[in-house]
Amino acid sequence: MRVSPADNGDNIFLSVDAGEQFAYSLEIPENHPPGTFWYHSHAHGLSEEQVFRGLSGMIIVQGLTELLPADLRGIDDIAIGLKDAQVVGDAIESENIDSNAPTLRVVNSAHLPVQEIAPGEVQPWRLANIGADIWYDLELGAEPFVVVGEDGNPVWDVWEAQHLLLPPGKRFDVLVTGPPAGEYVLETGRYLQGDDTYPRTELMTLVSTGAEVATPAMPTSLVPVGAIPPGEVVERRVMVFSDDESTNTFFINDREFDPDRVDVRPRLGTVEEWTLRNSSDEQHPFHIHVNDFQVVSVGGEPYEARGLQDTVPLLPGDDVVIRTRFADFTGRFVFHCHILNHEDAGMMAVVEVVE
Ligand SMILES: [Cu+2]
Repeated sequence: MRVSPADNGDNIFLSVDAGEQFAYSLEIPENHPPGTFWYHSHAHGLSEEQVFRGLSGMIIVQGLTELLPADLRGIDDIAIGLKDAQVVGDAIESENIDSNAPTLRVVNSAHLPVQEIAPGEVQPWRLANIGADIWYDLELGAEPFVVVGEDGNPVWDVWEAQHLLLPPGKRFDVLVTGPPAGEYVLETGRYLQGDDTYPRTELMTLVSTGAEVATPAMPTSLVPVGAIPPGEVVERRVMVFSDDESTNTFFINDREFDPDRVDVRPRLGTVEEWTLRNSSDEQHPFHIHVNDFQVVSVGGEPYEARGLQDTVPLLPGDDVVIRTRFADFTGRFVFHCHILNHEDAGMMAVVEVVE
């Protein structure tokens, strides 16, 4: 979220010891974008295990549907929190986690739930991958998803998608229109991450039933274009994501995470452009806290951003260039691969925004 990383805010350097308690306090600024966010354990070295065992959930900052055309305002939104579990006996596996092993996929902690819709009805769905490691390639065998928000940012260009790729940490706010009466399936397609292969899996049944209702016109934009002008870039940096398979160690710019080291020191209010380079042979979802970014190019091809985002997949060999403004908050926070197994194994770095 776009909140302070200091003190008891979005401060990942804090750790709450076993048996202790701690009160976090997030002050949501007036200009905070409405949308879908999430929370999870960020304990370095333990984040995979703790999220895998359940320590994650969704946060909704309200106001997104108020940005929709008048006849779509005020309709109830539906949270779709995607998690996975490997069940051994009556417990969830927590040691020697193999994200490539057979996995039970759950939606809001239920296996294959049913969602009803009327033909023509429009429902806002909040899709969030709140699992530790695995990816989703979502498809609804019906109308396309109409994307109105990405990573908690209302989009300036609404777009349609038959598939949505959600690496760990990714969120999309979409509008779903009720198809003709019948049963449809929200599923994740087979996905090859480079090291791991996730099979096609059914997630939720959509039952279209009842009297057909008139479908309101879809929006084309929720907010003014918020692209960051290239002329404002004051600093360019390269971040290389690599690994050593023999030791299962992961690096950013050849270094493992060290909470006592500051890797990047941008100045408050300035714009930087980072080239994210994946020199390993598997995919890594890049994620950064506090300030979201605009994707400028992927694999050397210009990218037409439809909004800001905080998570972007890095494919081997395809540089991703992002532009970001370090606005509003000074202090220390992190960027990392959101496959928590990789983060725990070193693929995280410290940013300190200074005056
Ligand atoms: Cu990774």
